[in-house]
Amino acid sequence: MKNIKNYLEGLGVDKELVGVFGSLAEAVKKISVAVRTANTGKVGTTNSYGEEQVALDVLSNNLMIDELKKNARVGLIASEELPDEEKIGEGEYALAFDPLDGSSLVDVNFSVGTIVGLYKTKSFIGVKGDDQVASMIAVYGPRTTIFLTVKKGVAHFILNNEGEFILDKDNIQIGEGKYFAPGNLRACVNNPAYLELVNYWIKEKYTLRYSGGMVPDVNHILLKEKGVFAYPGHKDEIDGKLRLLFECAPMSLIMEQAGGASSDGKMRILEKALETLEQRTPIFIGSKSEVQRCCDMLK
Ligand code: AHM
Ligand code: MG
Repeated sequence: MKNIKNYLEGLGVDKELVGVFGSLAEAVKKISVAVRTANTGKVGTTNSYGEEQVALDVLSNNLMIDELKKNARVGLIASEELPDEEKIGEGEYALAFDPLDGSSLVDVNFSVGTIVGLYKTKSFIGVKGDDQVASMIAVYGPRTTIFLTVKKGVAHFILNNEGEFILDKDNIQIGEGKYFAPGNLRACVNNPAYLELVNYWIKEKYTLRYSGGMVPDVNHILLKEKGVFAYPGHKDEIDGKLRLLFECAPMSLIMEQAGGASSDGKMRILEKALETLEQRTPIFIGSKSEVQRCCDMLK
């Protein structure tokens, strides 16, 4: 039974990076407890619902930062919950994260996740997803799981009763298959090409697998080793909603490392240079031919 540390050491990863993943695993365990037990507020009024969600976002963010501050190898952080990047230490690793993606789904007990991109940089401005040295997603569902890559393939781990993330599957290989996760269907109203693409998926009898959380949706593709997730923009919101640094770049690294593809419709997500921390991008991610079909139909 291999845990994350054994797996990384087996790949010859240096002990500093192994240590950073140790801190991330600790943070994920704490966030998983928060997701299960922290007050999400009673669903009812929009206000209290909104406030409670914000509280859980902030709590997850604090749990992540507290763990990272204990690790001397971490220097810079950027978070979807912080206005700017922050130097928290002298270490060489720079981590960009969305501590609780899909937090509006917690009250209805849907799966949510954490997303992390790891770099060695003094600032995130100007970096490309290709500059990542590693990335990770964690899913908080019936089980707590982690997908990670250190650019030597992709591995999946499941948290056991003893608090260890045990290797479930490595060498994930994305093939081709008919699963679709159509984000931002509202875009069909003024993006007729997207409506046409969705109609194609329906007519060709694709199976719908869409949860409303990008992490579980991409996780589905990684574990079934096929399918596509789309989140296009449209006329009024040209870049859609999802963020390049905090969401799209880390997931794209994992997808490409698993033999899949990820594009904004014109170029690889991983080639896009970051201009602002909150920069958004359309994204089509999953099986190579499916991503290509999105690019062809939406160009
Ligand atoms: P968040 O970072 O505010 O949680 O938003 C990101 C989430 C993604 O997980 C998901 O794919 C997307 O928002 C869904 O957005 P919408 O429901 O607006 O289509
Ligand atoms: Mg998010």
